[in-house]
Amino acid sequence: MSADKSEHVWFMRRALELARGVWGTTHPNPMVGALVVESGEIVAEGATAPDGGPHAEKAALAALGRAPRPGAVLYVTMEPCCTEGRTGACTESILAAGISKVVIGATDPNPAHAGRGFEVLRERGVEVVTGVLERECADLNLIFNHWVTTGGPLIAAKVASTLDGKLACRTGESRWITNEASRADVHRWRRLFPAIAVGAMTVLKDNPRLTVRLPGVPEWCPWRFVFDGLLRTVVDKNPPHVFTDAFRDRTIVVTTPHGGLGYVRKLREAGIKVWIFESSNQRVPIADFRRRCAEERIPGVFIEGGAQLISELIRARQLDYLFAYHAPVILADEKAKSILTGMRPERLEQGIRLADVRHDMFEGDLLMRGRVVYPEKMLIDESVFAVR
Ligand code: AOF
Ligand code: ZN
Repeated sequence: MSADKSEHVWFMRRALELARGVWGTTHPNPMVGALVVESGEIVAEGATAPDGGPHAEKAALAALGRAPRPGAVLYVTMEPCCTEGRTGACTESILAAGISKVVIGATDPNPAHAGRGFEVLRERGVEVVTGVLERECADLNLIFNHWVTTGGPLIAAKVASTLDGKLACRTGESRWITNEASRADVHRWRRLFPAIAVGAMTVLKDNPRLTVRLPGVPEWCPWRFVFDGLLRTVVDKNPPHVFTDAFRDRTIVVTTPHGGLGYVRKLREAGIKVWIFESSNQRVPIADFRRRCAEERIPGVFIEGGAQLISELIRARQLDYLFAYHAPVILADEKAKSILTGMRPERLEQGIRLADVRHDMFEGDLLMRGRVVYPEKMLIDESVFAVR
């Protein structure tokens, strides 16, 4: 690697750290980090403010508080925007500041930008270096990248299983398969996603709080979706945390007219939101849910279970992204429940694959995550999805 390249990588790592510092706070805007370097030293840093606020480049230039010295270099994890937007084009701020060299991580997939920012700067005489730590910089904004190219939310799911893909012993015991470090990582992803979702059975069985509990930060609550086509979670005795805790106004129950209007009223009276979707059966039509999230500007949903809900999403080709944690434990029991079911592929090419795969290790556990890619033909075992 040339000296120049390794220096770029070093500064870009710092810019990535700055972007990660605003983890989950900029939706639906991306997280971007920027810094100004003069004579090999960082003199100012910035990151994207919450949506509608200043972008990272502007924040870094403002933090400098004076004109950059001749030869100053701006590092930024994503292509500077070149359209007016709500905050004014960053390319214009860069030019106005007299920056003569910009080093960039990822291209902004926003169709209004998509590389035009590079051209705008180059046409005006700025030296532009692109693609530094590109994969990391792009991966950071997996929610934004999906939102800005499809207009809808990234629907992601998390599964945690044994090495042989089991989510519990035959007795049902499942606490805990993955280790503490893996479970702490899940909280990090919860903090990234603006919404979490679970199925009714998970609420009834596990009674999860679905809040983010990370050391050193106050408890935080994303939107909490409960998928419950029949409103089975509305119970008088020991109602679940998500309906009673201090964050209950962050809970949205997603249901169908089969749930019963009395229960809907009861939920709404308790301050809980309810989204009702037409459905010929008790199942919530996921494509309609996706559209509603788009309308409500919720750019990402993190589904934490259960296995039935995630399997249904896959069957409907509605799962966009999967986080699969694996623990180095083998149950080797056919009667132990598998994490995903309902498919009957006869050929390997009918398998569901992950793309843009990333791996992380947590003290022996392994996280494999990636975009879900569906085969042309999926053979489905309808008996698994039969409405009971
Ligand atoms: C940057 N730096 O830090 C971010 C960028 O409506 P606005 O003005 O906030 O513009 C939003 C668009 O700007 C967003 O869709 C994305 O393409 C880009 N975000 N660009 O140069 C940043 N957050
Ligand atoms: Zn910008």
